Amino acid sequence: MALFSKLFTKIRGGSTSSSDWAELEESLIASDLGAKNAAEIIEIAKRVKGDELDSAITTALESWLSPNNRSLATNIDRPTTIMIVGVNGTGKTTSTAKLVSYLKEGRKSVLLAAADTFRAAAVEQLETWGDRLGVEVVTGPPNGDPASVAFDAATKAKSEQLDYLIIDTAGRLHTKSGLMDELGKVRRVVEKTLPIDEVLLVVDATTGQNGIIQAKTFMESVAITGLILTKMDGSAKGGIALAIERETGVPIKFIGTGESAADLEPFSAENYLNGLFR
Ligand SMILES: Nc1nc2c(ncn2[C@@H]2O[C@H](COP(=O)(O)OP(=O)(O)OP(=O)(O)O)[C@@H](O)[C@H]2O)c(=O)[nH]1
Ligand SMILES: [Mg+2]
Repeated sequence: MALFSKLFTKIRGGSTSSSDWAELEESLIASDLGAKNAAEIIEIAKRVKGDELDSAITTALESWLSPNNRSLATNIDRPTTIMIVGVNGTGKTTSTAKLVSYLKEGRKSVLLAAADTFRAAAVEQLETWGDRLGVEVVTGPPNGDPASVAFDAATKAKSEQLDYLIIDTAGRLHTKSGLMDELGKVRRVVEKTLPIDEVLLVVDATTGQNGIIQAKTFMESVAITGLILTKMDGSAKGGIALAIERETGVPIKFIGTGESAADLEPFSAENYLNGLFR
């Protein structure tokens, strides 16, 4: 993911021809940095000379990343409630399981809500994770109301004074307004008993710039508090993290790096930026 190492090697090598610049810009675009951002970096690289280039680019990149808190919300006096949302197949259910694993490592008690009631297989998938990780999963009748499952789970989490409730929702196309409205309903119903602390949007890093469009559309329907960027293991294109934060202002809280429950890392802006230059 050493996005900028090629750029620096080339520039330090001395004369940079216009085809070199074009090639560098293309490689930035190919990393999913986005055309506008790539052009800005090239503009900086052309303008700033010598040893100051590193810090000029770092300053720009830092300003593109979200200034918002990246840590997961935590309450001490009531369960912390997390809703997991996103388009189909981005890794919501797997990320839910990963979060359970992460929280259990910190000795937290967790309850899951299978609010993807449309597919029996979706409920089974979450139940399998629940068995494996030793956490209870609240389910409802097939094709039942997702909001009612989420509400039942919130009631249980509250009465049992658990630390976290994670609500796994069905995948939905960001272009389907009816389904998007349903997320708002789940939220409103849960909030009759417990405030929602986090709405985490799961974005598949391999979908590139489309992930930004997804994020913007979801933001119109529900207040997204953070992103989980999945499948980073399958993508050498690290630029998407910068692009999506710059476009949305929403902080990436975790990255997914594989299919098992342990493959989740809190996103560190510092490590990420270092990785781009290494
Ligand atoms: N390589 C890799 N695969 C992942 C990652 N996260 C999820 N997956 C895989 O992506 C596929 C879809 O994951 P799910 O968790 O079922 O996705 P989902 O968003 O819940 O899907 P729907 O509920 O159908 O919308 C599965 O095969 C997962 O194993 C990741 O970080 N890396
Ligand atoms: Mg799912």
